[in-house]
Amino acid sequence: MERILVTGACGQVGSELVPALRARYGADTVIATGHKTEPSQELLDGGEFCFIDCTDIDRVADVVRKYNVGAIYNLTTILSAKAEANPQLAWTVNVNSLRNILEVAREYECAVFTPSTIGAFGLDTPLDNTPQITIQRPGTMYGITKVAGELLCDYYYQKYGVDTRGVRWPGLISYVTPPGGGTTDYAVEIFYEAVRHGKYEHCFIKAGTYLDMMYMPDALKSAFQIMEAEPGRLKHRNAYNVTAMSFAPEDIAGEIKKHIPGFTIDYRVDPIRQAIAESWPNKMDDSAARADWGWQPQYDLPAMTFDMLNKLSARLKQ
Ligand code: AKB
Repeated sequence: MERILVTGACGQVGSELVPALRARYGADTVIATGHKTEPSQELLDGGEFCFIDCTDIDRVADVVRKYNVGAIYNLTTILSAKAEANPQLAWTVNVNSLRNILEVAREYECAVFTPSTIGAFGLDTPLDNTPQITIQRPGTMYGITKVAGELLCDYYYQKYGVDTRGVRWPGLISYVTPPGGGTTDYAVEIFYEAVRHGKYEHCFIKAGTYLDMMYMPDALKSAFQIMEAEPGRLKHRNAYNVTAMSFAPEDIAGEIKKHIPGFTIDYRVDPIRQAIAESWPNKMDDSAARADWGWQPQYDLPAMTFDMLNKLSARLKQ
């Protein structure tokens, strides 16, 4: 039986992707892996887990060989704000790990899913209706590593026939594991503060700053859909734009207020994350993903807010 390997499984996406993959393809099929973060009990109870450092190619190859891996979901990444604080580490983790994974995938004939991001765009890019193919000159190390990743994945597909696939995710909103070190994370933090304190005092992104966003169930759906898509339909393969909603901090605050009437938002803008946010799309054009493999998000801002508040409140009460 060919198995699925997930790297970065203890992170914001991995902690939800792994259970979803296990539910979809069988618990024994999925090998969750992490580097330093301790896995949750759910990850450990649900199936196989092991530690790997993806910058160590021999270790990646050992695990792929040992478990007869046929597909790798590569979630190992350092997010934008953290990457700006330590650009050297960001390059090592984001690019060298991916290069190792692609090399191992070439040798053992694995498919590879690697998410890119809105961070792969920059100030020279049209920020409204950002096209699928456009100028990509990001000014952040995170963005540079993501553009390099998109190109590396294309290269391994074209040169070696590795079945690489990917999407450009927007900011992801979720309640299981909080994200760490991102620019769009204010849109997650706001929910924790709303549920715990009924107010969000230090929004680090300015009012009026629009960014693409997506609720985690839709992000998981996009990964499944592109990995299951008939190969002939994938005109772009790596890094399809996908989005679900676009909003500014005051919009999400207004939506939360409908459920928590006294909710208030105040700002303490972080200049580094604000500059990053201003260099990212306000709203991407994801029509290529819709046309080529049927991408269709389920959650808009009101539906996501309603579900997030319910699920997060229940979780924080446990
Ligand atoms: C970040 O803010 O760094 C990430 C992303 C949009 O890629 N959430």
